[in-house]
Amino acid sequence: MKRSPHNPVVTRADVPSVPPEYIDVSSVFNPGAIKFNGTYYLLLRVQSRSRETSFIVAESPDGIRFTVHGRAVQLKGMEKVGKQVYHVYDGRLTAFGDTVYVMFAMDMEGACHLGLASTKDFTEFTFLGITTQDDTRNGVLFPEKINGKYMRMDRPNKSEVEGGVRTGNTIWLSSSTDMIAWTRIAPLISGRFHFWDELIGSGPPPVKTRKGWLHIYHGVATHFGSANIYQAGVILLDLADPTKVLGRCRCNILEPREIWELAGQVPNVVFPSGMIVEKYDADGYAAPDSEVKVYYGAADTVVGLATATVQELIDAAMEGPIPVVGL
Ligand code: BMA
Repeated sequence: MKRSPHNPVVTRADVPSVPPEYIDVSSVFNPGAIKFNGTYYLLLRVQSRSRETSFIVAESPDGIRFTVHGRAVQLKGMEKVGKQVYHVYDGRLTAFGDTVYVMFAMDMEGACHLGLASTKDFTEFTFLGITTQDDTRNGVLFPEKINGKYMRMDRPNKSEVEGGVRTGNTIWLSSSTDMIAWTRIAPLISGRFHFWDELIGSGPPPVKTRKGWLHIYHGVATHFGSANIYQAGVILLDLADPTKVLGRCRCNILEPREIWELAGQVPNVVFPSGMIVEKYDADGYAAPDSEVKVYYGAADTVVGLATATVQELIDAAMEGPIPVVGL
């Protein structure tokens, strides 16, 4: 992917001070992104110096120059949870008609869950419920029902890595009739040990193309002594049956290279979380020559923007597997 010359497109300096908690914030990263009623919206993950985490909305007429709202998002109805929620973060945005749904991570006692919220105007957000039973992160909704059901990719947190963070190496496909209760259908892809994507998780929600569901994910190389390296990659899933993986990139499509990707709160991280396709055809498929804007958290500190065309991403997904050597 190509980086925008305007990078990083959102930094802590863009977040207005809102007393008492949002004064001189520490970081802003991993945004959900959507173009809705002609406006580009980011749902930013903002961390204060108390390391509290909230969503704050940013908006833009061109997807490059963003104005950050001077207030944190209140998720109405969160009190219904009845248990402490430490952090909400990494919101992924999907529109159904006039409603935008946010699938996001909720750090709670002993586990991370996926919460669901909705908005129609990016001012009022309603919390709809917890959508997982087990420890899970990186949930993304498909933008339409398949065979009458809502579909989601999610990533159960299982394997314990050094340092105790529960993470995962398999992305699953799940279905639901109400977006709250989900059933896992099948594993889609798993980490490729020894290579760039040993641990994996979904990035932005998938995009419908004539060749299949185009989906960007993140992969973590864990075999480097000093730090894990977070990168971006791409897969293509069958339109009618997304359990069929049609292609998976061999090389990453974006990796930490700029100084603001290499250094920050968590070094060596590009974490794609928002994807906006500029052009769809009359039947609702992403146009092959359309620009795709991918928003990503860099070093868990700022927001980056990288672009490609739909066709370039499909080509990357179809470049063939990592060959087996020595057998
Ligand atoms: C992942 C998630 C992301 C974060 C990334 C890099 O496991 O927690 O929110 O950006 O690690 O620290």
